[in-house]
Amino acid sequence: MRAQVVIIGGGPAGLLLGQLLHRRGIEAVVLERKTRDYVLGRIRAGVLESGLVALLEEAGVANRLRAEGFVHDGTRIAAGGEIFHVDFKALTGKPVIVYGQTEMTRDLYDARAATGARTVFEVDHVAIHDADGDAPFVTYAQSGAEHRIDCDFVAGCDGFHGISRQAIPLNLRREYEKTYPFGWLGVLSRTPPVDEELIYANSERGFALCSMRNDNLSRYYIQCALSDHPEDWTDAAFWAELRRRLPEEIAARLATGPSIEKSIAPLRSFVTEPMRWGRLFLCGDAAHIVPPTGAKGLNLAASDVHYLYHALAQFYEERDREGIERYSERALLRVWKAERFSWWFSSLLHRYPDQNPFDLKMQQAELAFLRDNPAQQRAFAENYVGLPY
Ligand code: RFL
Ligand code: PHB
Repeated sequence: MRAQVVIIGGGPAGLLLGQLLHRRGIEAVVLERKTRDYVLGRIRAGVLESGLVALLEEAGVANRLRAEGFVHDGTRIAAGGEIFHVDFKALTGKPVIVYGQTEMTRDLYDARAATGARTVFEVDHVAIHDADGDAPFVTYAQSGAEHRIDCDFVAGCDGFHGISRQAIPLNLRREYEKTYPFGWLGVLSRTPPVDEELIYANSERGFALCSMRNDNLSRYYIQCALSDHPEDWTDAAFWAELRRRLPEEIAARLATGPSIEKSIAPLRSFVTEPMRWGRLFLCGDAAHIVPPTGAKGLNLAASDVHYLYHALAQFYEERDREGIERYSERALLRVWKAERFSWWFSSLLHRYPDQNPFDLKMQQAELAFLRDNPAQQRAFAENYVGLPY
């Protein structure tokens, strides 16, 4: 079998790339390790930058998002019993859109099915061959049978635990990593959100975040120990802990109910360089991870897709390799800025086990500076709504 592009991974990065390429007449096969239902069962991101929304428009999959997504013109930050507002719209002219990654992925799968483009689920033993030559190919197994796809390019969109990154020889690849000494315990509940905006909270008991999916679906997170398991946390214990970490007036109006999903995610900062090796391109979590505090993971996957999509269109339509040659450099420039923001915002809001009284004072001073200084608020807002592509 032959395809112009083989996309490994049917998560948001792979599906968005596939849809954009299809609209330009470039045909891609998507190989996904899991089933569609499994992919759609993962509760993840909720905040979309306008750059990602524009890409979804271009891909022709933004109708439901336009109808059901929530426009957020700002966010709230709580610390020391107080709460302040950062007005994205006033500071940058741009909002963010709250719309679940799950819904976005569903829209992409539906659109892909409608085009008749090929998606192969439940693949195993995916391997990339000859990516540094002119004739790469990908092999995989499905239901016990071996398959081979010859192609022009391979897009590694298979997330942090995928195989694509490992295909780049170790002596050509450099990895940068920071792990954090805590995780996030997340709960999804069929309750109305506690506020119209997201609330990021720094409290002496640790970080908390109030987010949402719609009028009757809320998403909350609290910082927890890495050794905790979701089963250790009853719903009652979760709600009680969340309340303690929020300013009183917010805690008083928190609506609680049974959790419909509860999970723990570790926090990590990670980047691999370069993001291209010959005809193999890494996109999204396959190349980099950010702690979720700045809501940047999915949005960074989208900016990678933007650069790669334009590079491939330039190659097929103009026979110009410039976009391909510069893909890694362009993507990484934006990746590192988002890494910096996510690391900084995480350090502003969490309790670290080794924090001494001086470190705590620094955190408080930094929060006060953000609350009181318009230039700092603007820098924060520009990063949060998304730096330009
Ligand atoms: P994904 O979503 O991991 O998809 C990769 C896909 O590849 C498949 N796969 C393979 N397929 C074939 N062969 C193999 N060998 C394969 N190995 C893996 C997998 O099954 C999967 O379907 O990566 P992608 O597409 O790069 O998308 C990245 C985003 O999912 C991720 O960055 C975000 O979810 C991160 N994130 C957030 N990002 C935001 O922009 N805003 C947020 O508000 C936000 N909140 C979050 C988050 C991530 C979280 N967790 C669970 C880590 C909140 C949380 C709690
Ligand atoms: C979410 O709604 O899941 C969410 C929102 C903002 C973040 C992280 C996660 O920073």
